[in-house]
Amino acid sequence: MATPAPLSDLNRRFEIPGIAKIVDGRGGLPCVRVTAPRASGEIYLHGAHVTSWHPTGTEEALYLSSKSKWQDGSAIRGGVPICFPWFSTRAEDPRSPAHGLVRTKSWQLEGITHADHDVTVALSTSADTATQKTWFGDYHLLFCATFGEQLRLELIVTNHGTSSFRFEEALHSYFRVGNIEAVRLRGLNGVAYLDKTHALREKHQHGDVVFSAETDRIYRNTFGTVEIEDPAAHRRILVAKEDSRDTVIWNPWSEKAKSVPDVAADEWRHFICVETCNVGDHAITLSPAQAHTMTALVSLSAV
Ligand code: TA6
Repeated sequence: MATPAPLSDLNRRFEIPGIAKIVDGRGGLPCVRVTAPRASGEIYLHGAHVTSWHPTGTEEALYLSSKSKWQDGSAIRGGVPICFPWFSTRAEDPRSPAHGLVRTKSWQLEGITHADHDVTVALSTSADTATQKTWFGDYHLLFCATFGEQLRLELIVTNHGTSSFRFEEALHSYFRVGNIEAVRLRGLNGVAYLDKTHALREKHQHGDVVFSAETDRIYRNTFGTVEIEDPAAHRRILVAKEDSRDTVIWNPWSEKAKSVPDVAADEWRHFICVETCNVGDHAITLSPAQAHTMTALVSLSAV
């Protein structure tokens, strides 16, 4: 694994004074802190993990666990974990790490740009001898997070190898809510989903999604915006997307949350995962030199 560059070197190359700076984040992990006039945010080099975003004058939009681990080899709990090249448990080898290989790796900072009041942070990671012991694909990932009145997240996967590969991908975003029991999700009415709490049985959504128990669902062929209506926080979070065919919705509820050691007691009430993804038979195949981009676009509005 490449040794991470010292913060002073990174700042010499990438800092935009008053707008974006690389700082020692939690657990001493390097983090880009964005404080632009129209929005603030944070992205860790560890996992290219966005942990904070909110337009100026609004409350934080992302949930971050107070019990998250902040260390090499562990995934940050909350924010936006990136899942690649598989989602959830790997079908061919359940002992492989859940959600793939890149959420626990240190990514390389490629650039920070400031244009039209928005700040874009670009990070990359590639296959190496360690990843190729588990998965053969010779991939290159570029992740661009744009912090502005909208949060734009773009994952670009390129095949740098000489043979095709097939992958799943997810932007496993955890949104902060005032009270999950009052949340309603709009935009999935009539959509078929696979219910992970019911042996992946296929079901159909009737009306809004509401929450009263563990919810773990893969909504199939979703192309429109999902609205998270959160009356307790007096706001709506809107999640739009491009080149993603699935939306995963997850909240562990009270019992399951007890088995997730890095979620503190009662914090399950304060997040909902609405995940932009391509999973299962919507996995993407890339021939050598081909690339695929999946985008999530998040915005807020008052209720
Ligand atoms: O996206 C939903 C899910 O796959 C759930 O099944 C649940 O296990 C969750 O992700 C969290 O996974 P993690 O590996 O981060 O504990």
